[in-house]
Amino acid sequence: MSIVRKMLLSATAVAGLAVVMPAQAQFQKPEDAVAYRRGAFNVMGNHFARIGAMTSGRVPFDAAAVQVNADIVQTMSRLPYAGFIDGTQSVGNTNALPEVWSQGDKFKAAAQKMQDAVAKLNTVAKTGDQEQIKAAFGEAGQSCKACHDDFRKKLN
Ligand code: ASC
Repeated sequence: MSIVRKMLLSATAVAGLAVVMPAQAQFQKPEDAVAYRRGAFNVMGNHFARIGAMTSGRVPFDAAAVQVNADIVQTMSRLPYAGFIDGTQSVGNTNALPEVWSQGDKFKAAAQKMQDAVAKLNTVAKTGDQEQIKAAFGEAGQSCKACHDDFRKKLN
């Protein structure tokens, strides 16, 4: 077999493997999945709060800064759910309630609602309209809270 053909075959095998690999294979151990989702939520929350500081008037409104942060929030909103895999319930340092797994469809719907709300915030951010941004920020915040109410341990 030619070297080129061998290389092509092995590249195909690796690509095929990546497609069929379960999500678990992306994490070496369950704790890594917990750290991953917490990290994603943490970064998302940080940038969401930067927008909140402006919509609430704690720091001066800066349309360009809102845009940068809303874009990061939308990107981050896609990530955490890859970490909510089987075998990571009650693992390590998690605040996730068992309902994430026992009411999976409801959890997915709440995640989708949040992702839609932050997508809208990102769209509205591009207009630079302070009132619209404030309203979209409020809706997005409600979608965060709704999921916390049902699926996150109550934090003091
Ligand atoms: C934030 C943040 C959240 C949401 C939530 C809104 O700034 O980190 O998780 O807003 O508190 O209710």
